[in-house]
Amino acid sequence: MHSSKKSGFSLLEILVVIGILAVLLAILLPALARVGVTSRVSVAKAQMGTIVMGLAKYQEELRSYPPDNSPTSNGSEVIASYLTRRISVGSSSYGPYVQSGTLYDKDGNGHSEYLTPFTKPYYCVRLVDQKNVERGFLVVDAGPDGKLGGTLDPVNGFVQDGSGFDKDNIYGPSYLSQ
Ligand SMILES: [Ca+2]
Ligand SMILES: [Ca+2]
Repeated sequence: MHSSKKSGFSLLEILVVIGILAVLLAILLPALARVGVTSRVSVAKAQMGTIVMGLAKYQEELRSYPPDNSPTSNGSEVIASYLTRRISVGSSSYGPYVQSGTLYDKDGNGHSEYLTPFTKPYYCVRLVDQKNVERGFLVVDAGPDGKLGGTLDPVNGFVQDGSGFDKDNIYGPSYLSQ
């Protein structure tokens, strides 16, 4: 008697396999997304360390820190302009203090930016004491959400605004909250 059994997979078998794959993907994708964020946070911390070391060297050689970010120049432009280029002062030249990496003019204002690993701008402020004497330089990576969740003040450093957006922020290691 001729067998009616077909070779290969039946539609039901294929549907079962697709169903299993869909369940596996649903389980794995959020975990993979978390791994992506976690590894970028590690990269962000390493990049912050490089920037702070660069700033320390800059301050040592030029006896001052770069300017703060401003409404017209974000922190990433300050870093790109002062740490990733060779700077001439009189007959001497200094730097670069940070290997340039990828510089990109994200906001299109004609000035390159040294972006965070989350492709967001850095924030920075030159810290001074009550007598306006320079005492450090604070750089903040606003984290995966790109939101600072506060303000940067030359005397008080980072001041939370209560929004909670600061929870994922990454601060330069030289920053001491007080
Ligand atoms: Ca720009
Ligand atoms: Ca944040």
